[in-house]
Amino acid sequence: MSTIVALSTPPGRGAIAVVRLSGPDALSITKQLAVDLDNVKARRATLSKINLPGTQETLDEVLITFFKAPDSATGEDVIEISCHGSPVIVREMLDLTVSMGARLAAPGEFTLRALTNRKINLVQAEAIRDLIAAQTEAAVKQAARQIGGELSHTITSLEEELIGVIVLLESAVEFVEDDLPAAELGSVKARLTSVQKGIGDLADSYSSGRLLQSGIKVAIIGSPNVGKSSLFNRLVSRDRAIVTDVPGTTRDTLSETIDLEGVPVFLTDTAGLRDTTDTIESLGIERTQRAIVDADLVLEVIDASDAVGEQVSRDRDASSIRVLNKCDLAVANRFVSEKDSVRISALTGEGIESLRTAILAFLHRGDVDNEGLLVTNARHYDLLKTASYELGNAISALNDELSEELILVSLHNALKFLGQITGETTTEDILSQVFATFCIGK
Ligand SMILES: Nc1nc2c(ncn2[C@@H]2O[C@H](COP(=O)(O)OP(=O)(O)O)[C@@H](O)[C@H]2O)c(=O)[nH]1
Ligand SMILES: [Mg+2]
Repeated sequence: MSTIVALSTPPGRGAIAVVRLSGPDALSITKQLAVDLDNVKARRATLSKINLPGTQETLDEVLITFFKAPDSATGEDVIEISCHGSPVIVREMLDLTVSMGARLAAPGEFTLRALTNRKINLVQAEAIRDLIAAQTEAAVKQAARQIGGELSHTITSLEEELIGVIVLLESAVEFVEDDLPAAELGSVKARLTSVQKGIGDLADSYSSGRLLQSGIKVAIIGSPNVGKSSLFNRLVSRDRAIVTDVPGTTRDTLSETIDLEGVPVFLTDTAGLRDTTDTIESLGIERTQRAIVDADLVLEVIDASDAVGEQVSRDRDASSIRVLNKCDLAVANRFVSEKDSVRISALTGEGIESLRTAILAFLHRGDVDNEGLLVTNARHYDLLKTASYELGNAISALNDELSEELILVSLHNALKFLGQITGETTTEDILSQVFATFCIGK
C-alpha cells in the first residue's frame, strides 16, 4: 500500500495549514524531514522543524501529530503536519514528502482508505462529504447523525430482519416437501410488510431531507391586492417589495432568502394572477407561473375580508398552504368557518408566527416515523425505492402463492440494494462514482 499525502485544509493563506500523510511510510518519511522526532508519541502533538534536505536551513516550525495504525482516521499510520499557512511552504512540504516516496492523494482517497479498512461504511463516508459541503445547520445535524451511524444501524436492522425471512424460506425450499404451512406464510407476510414499511418510511423522509440539505423554495401567490407583497415584506422583515392599494403593482417576481431555524428559505413574491391586457403585467404573470412550478411550497394568499372576490383556484395539495390575510378586518362569511388555513394579518403581524410554524411543519413532514432521522442522499433514496419495489414483488408473489424460489429472487434483490447503501455489496463502479465527488485531502 502506498503512502499518500495531501493538503487537508483549504488552499490559500491562513494561520496554519495541515498536510496529512497516510500509509505505512508516513512516519519514516516525516522522520527524515523533521528534526528531533525520535521520541514521537502517538496522539501527542510534537513541536518540530522541517529542514530542507542536505542543508541546515529550516523551512518551517511545525506541529506534528502521529496516529498509529489502526487507531487513526484511515486505519493506517497517519501523520498530520500543521505548518504555517503559506502556499509556498505547503508546496515545499508536498514536494519534500513526494521526493521521499509519498504520492499525492486522489480526491477522497483518505476516506476511501478508511472505508477499505472498515473504519467507516459508505453511508458514513458520504456523510463526511455532506458535512463538509453542508449549507445549513439542519444539514450539519443530519450529516453528523449519519456519521454517528444512525442511518446505517436502521438499515442494518432491516437487513437482518430480511435475512431472517430469507433463511426461513431457503430452508423450506431445502427440507420441506410441501409448501409452507398457512400460519408460517402469514407470519412471513407480516414480517416482509413491516420491513417494507421501515424502508418506505426512510424513503419518505427524503422529501424533507432533500429540502433541509439544500433549502426550500417558497412562492407567495394569489389574486391582485390580497396582500402578497405585504406578507413578503413581513417574512423578510423589511420593506423590500412595493405595497400599494393599486391592483397589479407587483409585475416582476422578487426573491429574498430568509433563515428558518437554520434552513434557507428562498422566498418569491409574485405578480397577482388575473386576466390582463397589460403587456408588462402579463409577462409578470408568466414569471409567476414559472415560480409556482419551481416552488417546493406555495403560499396561496386570500383576502379574508373580501366577500365576493374571485379566488385563485388551484388544486389543493400537500405542497401548498392556504393563507387567509387581512384578518384584522371583518372576516367575510364565506371564510368564517374555514379550516386548514393559516389566519394572518400582514398589516399587524398577527399570525405570522403560526405561518412560520406551518412552513416548518411542511419541512419536517417526512420524519414522523424516523425520530428525525432523514435520508438526505439521492443515491440512498433510489436504492430504498428499488428495495421497496422488490419487496412489493415478493409480497404479491406470496399472495399469489407463487413458488418460494421466485419470492426468494425478489428478497435477495432487495437485500442487495440495501447492502449497496452501506457499501456491503458495492461494486468498484459505484465506489468510484461516489468518491469522484470528494475533494482532495478528504
Ligand atoms: N387591513 C389590511 N390591509 C392589508 C393587509 N395586507 C395588505 N393590506 C393592504 O392591501 C393592499 C394590497 O397589498 P399588497 O401587499 O400590495 O398586495 P399584493 O397585490 O397581493 O401584493 C395594500 O393597501 C396593503 O396595505 C392586512 O393584513 N390588513
Ligand atoms: Mg404585490
